[in-house]
Amino acid sequence: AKTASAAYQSALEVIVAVEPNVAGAIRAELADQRSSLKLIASENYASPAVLLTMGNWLSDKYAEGTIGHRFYAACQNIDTVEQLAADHAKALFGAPHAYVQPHSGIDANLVAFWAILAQRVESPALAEAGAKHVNDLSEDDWQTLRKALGDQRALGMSLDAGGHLTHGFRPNISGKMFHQSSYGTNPETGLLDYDDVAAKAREFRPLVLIAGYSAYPRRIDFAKMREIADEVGATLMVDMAHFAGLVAGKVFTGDFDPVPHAHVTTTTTHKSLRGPRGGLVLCQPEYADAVDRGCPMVLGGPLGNVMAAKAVALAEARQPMFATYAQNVAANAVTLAEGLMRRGARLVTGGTDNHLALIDVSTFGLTGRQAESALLDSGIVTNRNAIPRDPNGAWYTSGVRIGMPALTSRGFGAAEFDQVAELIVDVLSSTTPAAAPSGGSSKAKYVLADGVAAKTHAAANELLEA
Ligand code: DSN
Repeated sequence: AKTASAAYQSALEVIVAVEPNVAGAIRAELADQRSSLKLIASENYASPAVLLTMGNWLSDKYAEGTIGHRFYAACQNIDTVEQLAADHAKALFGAPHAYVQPHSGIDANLVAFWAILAQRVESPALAEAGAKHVNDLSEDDWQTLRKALGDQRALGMSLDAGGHLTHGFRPNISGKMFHQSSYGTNPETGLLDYDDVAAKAREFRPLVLIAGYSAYPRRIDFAKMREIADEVGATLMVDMAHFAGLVAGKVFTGDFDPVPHAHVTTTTTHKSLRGPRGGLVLCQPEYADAVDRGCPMVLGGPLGNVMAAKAVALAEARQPMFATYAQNVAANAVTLAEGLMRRGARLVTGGTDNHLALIDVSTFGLTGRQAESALLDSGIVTNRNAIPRDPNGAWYTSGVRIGMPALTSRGFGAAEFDQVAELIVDVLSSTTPAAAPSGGSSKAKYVLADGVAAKTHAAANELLEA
């Protein structure tokens, strides 16, 4: 820790000499993160080794292409780090193939979608036309193929059930690539209803069945999802960005481990997996060639420094300590969820069995926006999130999402998370909606009872310093 701290200090001194405002923002970010309870479900604290691996000369190199087949000279060191990251990913997740170039989760999903389209639609069309490459097609055949590529269907979890924008929704490019339909959750239980997914799949006949979420607090049975995909001839794509750490740490095994069941699995590397900001794709052998065409299909040149940091993070995740961490994340989620419910909060699905929980804050008379702001005033960083059939829509929402990966990295256990539950309920029950000035929305205005923010901040700092 001493060596890492000296390395950060030296780096900051170098930055101060050029643009002190940037050094100031870095220092301020550290101070903010140290003095608040970070409960955003998609965030974490990467290790010093991961952070320090990102600032070096690997960043300066262009390396479009794949390992050993680059469009630039002198890529031997990028080859080394990309191979290390891919090997660690394959070993960690038991995947036949790994592609570690995606710069983010969106990019990983784009690589996956285009690989599936290439494998399922483009390759058969090329074979039928007797061509090896799209450039060999006649103009007529190319127009027919373009139409076929644009005429495919994707079925994923609805946004208000916890699905993700990149799973075929209109504001994202995936919604413009595919005709999209979605499955939701059971209105009574809030749980994924596999019979309903199967019925929708039979009716919609998707090319791609997508599983994965960013705000669903339960695990998914991927063996069942694969059965459904097989029945309708769909490719099963799982986006495990949120719970990759639980897969890596063997909390999700058997039917709940997506990697052996999905044809293609995507993830970010910076959430529960605790690596650098980025993405990767795992796949079955028949999709490997198409996945490796991610750059230049949809990606710019790979970031050598970030692939190196992925290798370091994945090496960390292969250590027994990471399995303990992942188990703690899941146990802490249960503690927090039970602590909240015991104190009167309502959770979507009535609990959790992953790394996150979703509080329905309407029972406190609040919108998600009001709750998020009052919590932030009190040193508790969360994000508002729609709940199923949310009357307040995606901007104001009726929910607050909370996640355990970051504070578990800070060493929080059951006792600390129970206190966090108390602080959250205390803030929410001390907050009331307020009238908006004319023209403004009352869904954003609130009053937090005097003294609660300061008292909660102090209690948060005590927990963080313990
Ligand atoms: N933005 C991420 C999250 O917070 O879940 C997903 O992309």
